[in-house]
Parts: sequence; structure tokens; C-alpha cells
Amino acid sequence: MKTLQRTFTIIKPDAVKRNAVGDIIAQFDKHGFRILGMKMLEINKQQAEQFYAVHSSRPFFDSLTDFMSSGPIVVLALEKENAIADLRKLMGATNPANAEEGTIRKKWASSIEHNAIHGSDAEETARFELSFFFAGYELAK
Ligand code: 3AN
Repeated sequence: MKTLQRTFTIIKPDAVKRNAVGDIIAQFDKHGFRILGMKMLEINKQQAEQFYAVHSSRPFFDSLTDFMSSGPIVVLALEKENAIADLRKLMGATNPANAEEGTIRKKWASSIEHNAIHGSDAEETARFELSFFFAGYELAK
């Protein structure tokens, strides 16, 4: 039996500024992800700090949360079989210098911080991240 899995992604401020939203959403379609929810919004520094709380002791935390609150982002709830791992594969390595050809970060990321896209890395983080940006009723489908 096929088991559908949900994951969460953010098209980050750098990619929105570079008009990459359409191209990135087309990649989701092409790779078989169903879009369950999608919003364009801005978050403030405090909201970015809450979202990235797991990274609070990392040296890049302040700069990362400044960046994530610097302009509009697009958040999506995606569904497919093996969605979490497949999205991570489609995104490419965190550092675009190591990202494989054909990945979103290879095409759109300009540095390890301005790396175009976020994707959940495990089921528990996907649950937290989806619920951070979407209410239950919005994804009840
Ligand atoms: P990923 O986004 O691939 O899951 P994480 O979870 O290690 O990578 O890092 C979260 C975010 O923090 C990254 N997307 C990136 O924007 C930023 N980041 C990670 N490592 C660094 C670093 N060494 N310097 C600056 N920013 C970083």
C-alpha cells in the first residue's frame, strides 16, 4: 500500500526577490508533489526566531533570522509518497557549492545562508513546521 507523507517548505526571501517562485512550484508539480496549502506572507524577527529555535545556539542564528524576516516568503504544505526525503533531494545540499545539477539550490541559491528554499528534515519537524504556518482546518483534505 502506498503511504502519503506531508512535508513543509519555504521559498525564502532571496528566491522570491529573484522571481523564482513560479519555477520552484513547477518543480514541485513535475516531481509529483501535491500542493495542499500555499501562502505568501512576511514574518518578523521574533517569528523567525521561534521557527528556527532548534538553531538558536548556532553562530548564524541572528543573521539567519534577520534574513528570513527581510521580505516576503512563500510557505507550502506538500504531499506525496516519501515527501520529506524526496523534497530534500530536489532541494539539493544546504551549501549550493555542493548542490547537484538539477536541484533547486543549484539553480537558485547564492550562498549557504541565501539558499532559496527550506524543507523539513524529519516527520517530527514537518509536523511542527506545518502547524507553525497552517491551522488544522486549512490542511484537512
Ligand atoms: P537545511 O536548510 O539544508 O536543512 P540546516 O537545517 O542545517 O540546513 O540550516 C538551516 C538554515 O540555516 C539553512 N537553510 C541556511 O539558510 C542556514 N545555515 C545553515 N548553515 C549555515 C552556515 N554555516 N552559515 C550560514 N547559514 C547557515
